[in-house]
Amino acid sequence: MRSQLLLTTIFSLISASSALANTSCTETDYVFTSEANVEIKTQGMGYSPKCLRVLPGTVITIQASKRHPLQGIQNPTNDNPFVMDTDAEVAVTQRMPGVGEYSYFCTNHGDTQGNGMAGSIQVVTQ
Ligand SMILES: [Cu+2]
Repeated sequence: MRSQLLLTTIFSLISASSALANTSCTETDYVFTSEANVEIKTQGMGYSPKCLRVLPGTVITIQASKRHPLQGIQNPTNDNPFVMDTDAEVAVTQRMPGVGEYSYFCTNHGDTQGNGMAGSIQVVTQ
């Protein structure tokens, strides 16, 4: 009985996070910074910070390497500047456009649904 309740709880948590589409970041995961230039580093099999909240116009650099090729996740509502023709194997720097959610992933260890090695940048106005 108890294990079934636990399973149900886990299941609803998974459903809740996948409802946010191509990000595994939930509202409380985001780390806000008002800095003009921010670097997202690869750390083990993940990104740090994984869930970043910034202001429009922030210049963001995301680390990448042969081991951790970077690609943006296509956004249905606005252009994601990290979507590239070819996966990047060196750091990519972009100026974030308007308000929205911009996700990215490592093509070796993540996927376009935001699973595994992936992250998300939320651009908000203050
Ligand atoms: Cu990777």
